[in-house]
Amino acid sequence: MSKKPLNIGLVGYGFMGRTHTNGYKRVADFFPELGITPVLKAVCGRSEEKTKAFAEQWGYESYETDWEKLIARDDIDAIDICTPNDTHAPISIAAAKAGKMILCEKPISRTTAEGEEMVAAVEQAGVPNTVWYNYRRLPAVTLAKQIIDSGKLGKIYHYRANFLQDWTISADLPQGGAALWRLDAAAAGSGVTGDLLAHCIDTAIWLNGGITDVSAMTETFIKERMHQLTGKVEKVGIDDACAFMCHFANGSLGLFESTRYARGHKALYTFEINGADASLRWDLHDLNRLEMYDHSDEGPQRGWKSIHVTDGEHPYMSHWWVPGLIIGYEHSFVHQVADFLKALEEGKPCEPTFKSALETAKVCDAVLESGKTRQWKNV
Ligand code: SOE
Repeated sequence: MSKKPLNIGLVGYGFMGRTHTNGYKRVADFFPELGITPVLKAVCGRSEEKTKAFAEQWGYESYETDWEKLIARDDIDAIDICTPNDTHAPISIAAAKAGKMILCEKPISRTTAEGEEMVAAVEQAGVPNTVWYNYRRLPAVTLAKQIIDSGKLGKIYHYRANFLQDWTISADLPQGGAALWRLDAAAAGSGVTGDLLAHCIDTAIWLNGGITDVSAMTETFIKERMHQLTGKVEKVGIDDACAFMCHFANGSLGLFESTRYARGHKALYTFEINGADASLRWDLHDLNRLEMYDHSDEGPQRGWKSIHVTDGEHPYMSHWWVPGLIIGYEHSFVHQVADFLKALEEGKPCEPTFKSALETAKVCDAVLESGKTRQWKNV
């Protein structure tokens, strides 16, 4: 079958540039039914040497050092944004104006206001768009969604999630520049709220519906750090840790915690949801497993059971190995590419679109505002 090419222009060659590119490279082999196939047309970055090296290593046909030139190219169909958060709005707005499809790394933007401009731009241009909230596409998380949507959990009472890391504990770690832009409020917008809680909020909204109001506490443990771009010790503007409670529109209560100061935790993302009839829980460190407690099970045998989400009947799994064999983090990005291409073929939106991802941005803004004012905030 001859496939329709989708020419990708990737902006940014860091960690996310690699995860997305791996998705583009793997998708045709494992999702052969798709009629559209990504072509690694060009990668763009500021350092010519590094961008060229990335293009050679990963198989991009060409490279650019100016994203405006990339967007202006007629041979590019889709712009994939893997650069720091402060560049998401200008790149997507320019790409939308040029009629390009856009795949933007999470969070959509630094603030709701920026996100709103992005949504307006893609809607005005009518271009397909999506935000990479990859954890939705892990089979066990998608299975949780299917079980919840089937009504099996009954009325939902509680949702809780954690995302814990420890990589910023050292006071010697600078802020700004290269990989450390995540510590620089000007580039990132916020700290753990936009970087980590945004994942938890996206999954929570997807699984349990909208969040109406929040009460948060935020903390910046290390108040000053050397700024790599200015060479000066500067005030740290990001939240190092954030915890919040919230109400969901369905009446359930939520509890969320995130920090980069939980010694020993590198990327512990967990969630649990409790309904009147059943509960589910999931842990990124054991990502192929979904745990379930079903109150309708027979009396003495009732208890938490462990669903190994590796059978052909489980979401996405028929595309991979034989039943029982596991997949990993990188597969969530392959799935996101596959879902984007399928949505294109069917003329449907690929969730979360910019518009849906704006809901997460609104919750993040309310959380940060509540942390500052120590007041409940409506979303
Ligand atoms: C931060 O360390 C980070 O890489 C986030 O930016 C990603 O979104 C998350 O998936 C893993 O942690």
